[in-house]
Amino acid sequence: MNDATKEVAGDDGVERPVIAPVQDDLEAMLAAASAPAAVPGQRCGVIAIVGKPNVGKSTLLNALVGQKISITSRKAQTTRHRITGIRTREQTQFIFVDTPGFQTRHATALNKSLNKTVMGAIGDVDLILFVVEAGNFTLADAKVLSLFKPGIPTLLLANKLDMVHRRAELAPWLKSMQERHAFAEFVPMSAKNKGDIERLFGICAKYLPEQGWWYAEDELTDRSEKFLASETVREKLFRFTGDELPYTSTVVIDKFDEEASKAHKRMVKIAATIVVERDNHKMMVIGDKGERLKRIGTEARQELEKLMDAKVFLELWVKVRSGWADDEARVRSFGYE
Ligand SMILES: Nc1nc2c(ncn2[C@@H]2O[C@H](COP(=O)(O)OP(=O)(O)OP(=O)(O)O)[C@@H](O)[C@H]2O)c(=O)[nH]1
Ligand SMILES: [Mg+2]
Repeated sequence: MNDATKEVAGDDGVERPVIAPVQDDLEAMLAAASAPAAVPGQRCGVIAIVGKPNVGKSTLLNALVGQKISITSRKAQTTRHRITGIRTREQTQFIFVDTPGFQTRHATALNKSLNKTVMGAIGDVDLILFVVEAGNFTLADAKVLSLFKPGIPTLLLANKLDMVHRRAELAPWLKSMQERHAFAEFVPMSAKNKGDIERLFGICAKYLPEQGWWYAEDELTDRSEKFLASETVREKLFRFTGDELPYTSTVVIDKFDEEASKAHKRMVKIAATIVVERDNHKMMVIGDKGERLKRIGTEARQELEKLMDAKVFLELWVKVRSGWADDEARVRSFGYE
């Protein structure tokens, strides 16, 4: 019998347990008030998605959320911010955090800011998904692995399994990974495979604490439409330009106004500036007779109209700011941490 119960005899002489008043001291009441409310049966927790550039972190986040909220591309350094994606399924709310690929090559102000974002995201989470390419482990992966502090369960998520043609080689590779780190589990999978994503939910759920949800059931992200607009333009910029440009360009939203309209349920007017480092990059973005810039604008607008369920007017400008990615103050003024 614990301290809170004692036995007393009723009229009939039979002893019954009596529950003593709980929380009769201030300490206990304060502790209860500051702890997250436990809602019976509900689970909720934060899961960080971390790895070197281009391993498929954002593709994974979008598949888990069920909607594209984080831009992806075949070029590295696509994600530049911490992006929260939320998915509530049955009794469990999964709060996924997509992070920039950890940069190990050049120590520019931009790369330092990206790595700061990664470090900030892995500190206080319930679970880490360490994403690598299945069958592959390089120095850049090892650098990321060395950032993890003990105590947070970490899953080795071996992504792009569809690219591994010699499956027999995977077993010895997994064994070598087992020797590198005390991973809680190994998950070979493909972010592009629906069945694998489904299975991943089941694997992650058990690591999340029993507590009430932090977000409404239908919320998908903590990011604003304005942020999603700048990211969508940046994605199209990546898609339609050469390999050199992504590292040295960014997008700034100058105007984001929702206006009343008789013809449309919602109407949003957006003006954005694509910032590049050199004059020849500006030419690259604008293209022959402005064709490329027009295409970037059209594709971004169409995607934003779907995402925001609104009529969108999008005006794009291109500006040269040489050395911005090396200039800490400018990197910050462009919205990086
Ligand atoms: N074949 C295959 N390709 C994948 C898979 N997952 C992602 N990709 C591709 O890998 C490339 C990089 O994907 P992203 O999701 O942008 O990668 P990331 O890790 O977020 O990249 P950064 O934000 O730059 O660090 C894209 O071309 C994706 O389509 C997968 O499971 N299989
Ligand atoms: Mg990404």
